[in-house]
Amino acid sequence: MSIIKIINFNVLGDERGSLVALESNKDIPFDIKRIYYIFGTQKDVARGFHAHKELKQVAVCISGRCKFIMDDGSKKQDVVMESPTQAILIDKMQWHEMHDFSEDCVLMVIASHHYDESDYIRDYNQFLSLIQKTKGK
Ligand code: T46
Repeated sequence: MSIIKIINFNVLGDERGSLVALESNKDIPFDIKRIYYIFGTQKDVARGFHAHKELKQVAVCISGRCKFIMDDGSKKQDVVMESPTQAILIDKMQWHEMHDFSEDCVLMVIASHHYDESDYIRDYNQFLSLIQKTKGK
């Protein structure tokens, strides 16, 4: 089973171009509390390298592309995101890394909570041991 969850957005379009509208609990599977975007990235500079204890996020390259590596503690998979109509769900307790940014990449992230540094797990071994503890419950 794939650990990568892709969400395809509904595209509204006419002869003037395309439009994507995202609503809480419809297109995005949670209440939206925060939106941020990442740009001005460099091809050889990767980002992420953490998991979140509670935060859920939906990430979409509204311009350009980048590669996501997702890891649930037992499986690792990657996917190239390169469409403004296709997003990846970053669930809680999923280690994620972003690599191979194109120069024109604008990565928009929609989040279920306000920013909280204490929700981050930035140490991979700590991530693995928390996953083991959850499985033991
Ligand atoms: C994630 C991936 C996909 C804030 O002050 N507020 C915010 O809302 C965010 C997202 C970040 N920050 C600060 C924290 C750091 O000092 O901005 C700085 C850069 O954040 P970070 O190094 O965590 O960036 P990434 O690209 O490694 O990770 C980001 C998100 O932080 C993270 O939640 O899942 O994008």
